[in-house]
Amino acid sequence: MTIRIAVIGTGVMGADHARIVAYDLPGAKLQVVCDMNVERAKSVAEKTGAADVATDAEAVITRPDVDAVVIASPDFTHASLSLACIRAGKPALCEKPLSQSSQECLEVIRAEVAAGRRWVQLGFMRRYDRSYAEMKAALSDGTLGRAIMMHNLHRNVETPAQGFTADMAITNSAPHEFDVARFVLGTEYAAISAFSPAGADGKVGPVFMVVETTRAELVTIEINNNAAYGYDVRGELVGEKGAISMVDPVASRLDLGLRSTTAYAADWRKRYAEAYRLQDKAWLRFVETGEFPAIAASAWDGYCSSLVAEAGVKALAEGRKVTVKMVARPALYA
Ligand code: ISE
Repeated sequence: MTIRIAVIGTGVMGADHARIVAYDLPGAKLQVVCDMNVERAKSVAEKTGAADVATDAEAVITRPDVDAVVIASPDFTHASLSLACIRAGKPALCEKPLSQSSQECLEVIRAEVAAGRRWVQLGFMRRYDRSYAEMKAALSDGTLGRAIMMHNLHRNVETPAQGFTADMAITNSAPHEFDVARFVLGTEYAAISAFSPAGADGKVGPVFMVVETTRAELVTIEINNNAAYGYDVRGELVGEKGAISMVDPVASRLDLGLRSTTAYAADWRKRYAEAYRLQDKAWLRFVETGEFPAIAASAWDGYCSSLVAEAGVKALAEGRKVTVKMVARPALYA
């Protein structure tokens, strides 16, 4: 049976998910693209061959010709649209973050617990990137010995969206590291400290965080959304026997004029193209079978990421270490 998919939001990520659904997801049909900006939705529909265009997200979710929903609208809509999908019995792939409010994340969790099943997969696609998979394997198979630290660096060319604030470095960009470090280490967070040097000429500046885990490992995270030179994500996992670090997946090196150069991606879509494809493919399988993918992120993971982000914003504002206090993990997410 062909799965008819609606994509809500046709900005950078919505357009990219629409492309994946239309051209790289056998068994799926791009049924409708939805955006309040109807002209932008029409433009994406023309490029992807979407069967329909709409502007009312809640109405799209309940349409009888929509089997599943990709939520790629602005962050503040993610939790409410996820709740609408749960009410409608429509599996959702919700772009990160689930919400910038941990309380809103708990509302989604309560709805899934009440429904007795998971409906929402979170768009933490880095879990599908080979570098983190190899780090996780090197830890779980004993090669590294006990984990000690994980260092992360996440640089954008420039702030990715209009109205991007300094706090969003923590609540919008850093959730990738908050989630993937939990995924690789298999641990939870206990406390966070955050620091910020001045940004260049009034731009949103970098944020540097030190997160302590419940096993006393340290996770360092640098976010710089105005790095200028390229989209650059790095990671290194340090164990008691050795270390494993990410190699930037450049496809070629140009040797010319006494120079040898490689290129950075302009943004995350190219750097993580394969991870997005694998994530979306796993989600389609979830829609078809009802079996939640083994390595995918759930609403619980969305809550954990948002909770430490909230603590990070507080730590930066107050200039002190802030503890992370999680609620008990429901059995649904064991
Ligand atoms: C953006 O929303 C993403 O998810 C990208 O993967 C990340 O690199 C960027 O910093 C975020 O703003």
